[in-house]
Amino acid sequence: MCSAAAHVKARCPVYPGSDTHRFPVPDHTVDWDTDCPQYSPVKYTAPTVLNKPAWADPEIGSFSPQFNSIDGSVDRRSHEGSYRVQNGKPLNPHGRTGLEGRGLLGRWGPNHAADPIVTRWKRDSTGQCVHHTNSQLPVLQFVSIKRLDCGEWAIPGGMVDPGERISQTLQREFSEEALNSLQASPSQRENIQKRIAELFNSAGLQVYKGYVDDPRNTDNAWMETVAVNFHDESGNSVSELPLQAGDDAGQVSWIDVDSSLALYANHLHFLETVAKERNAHW
Ligand code: RP5
Repeated sequence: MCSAAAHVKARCPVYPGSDTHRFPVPDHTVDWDTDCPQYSPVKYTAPTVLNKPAWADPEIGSFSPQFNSIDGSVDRRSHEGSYRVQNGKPLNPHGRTGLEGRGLLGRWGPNHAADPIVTRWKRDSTGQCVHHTNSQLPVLQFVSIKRLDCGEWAIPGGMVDPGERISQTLQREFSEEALNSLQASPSQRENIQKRIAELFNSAGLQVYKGYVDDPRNTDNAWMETVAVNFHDESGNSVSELPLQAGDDAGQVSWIDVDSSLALYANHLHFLETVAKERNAHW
């Protein structure tokens, strides 16, 4: 098992979008290598997943996934190295979650996402960068969306489609969730793509690659992501585009980056890295 921090949100007592209670997993029994004879995880796979949508795998037994490898167009490798497979099912590399099956996740094993962290400096009405009164450091702002499924603020990330490059996912998800490109007319969409292409085609700063402590994780299915920061230093690139929530987002806003924020999954950890790398207030 990889030496990663114990997940917390992946052990939330009630599984998201359901009445299903996870089998309680105290900190000292998270690790698969800790003997836990009483462990009796609840089995749950959401009806939406069992209905066989295009984005989901079938049940194990009716197909033979190639774990830890590229399986046709589906990448079943983990960013964290090789994971175990037990009785034909992949085991969560961060340990027990109290729930077996896939829950709301489509793939057995890693479910790959990408998170675009778009930032700018907070400026006053004269255009000067605002410094925080405590830290004296400049304040960053990032584009955040309020998730429709749970009402929590988050980075506007999303799932990598089979065969899609991460760089495409980053740009597509930002356009769909923060700029509502899916509802835009073809000419508006073209304008959005043109405006954001410059920022997203610049070298982004990769701040995280690995397991996400997501409340949807189970013993056999989990989220992984690549989080990349795209920074609008001058404030006149993507900062000027009107934000409009779309797809899985209920609201969208520029939010001041600060350690006191409450964000979905472990997104706050990604922002901490951005703030420290850019010598910004945290
Ligand atoms: C998180 O779920 C990832 O970090 C990413 O932000 C998000 C992707 O899932 P959906 O927004 O597509 O549900 O684990």
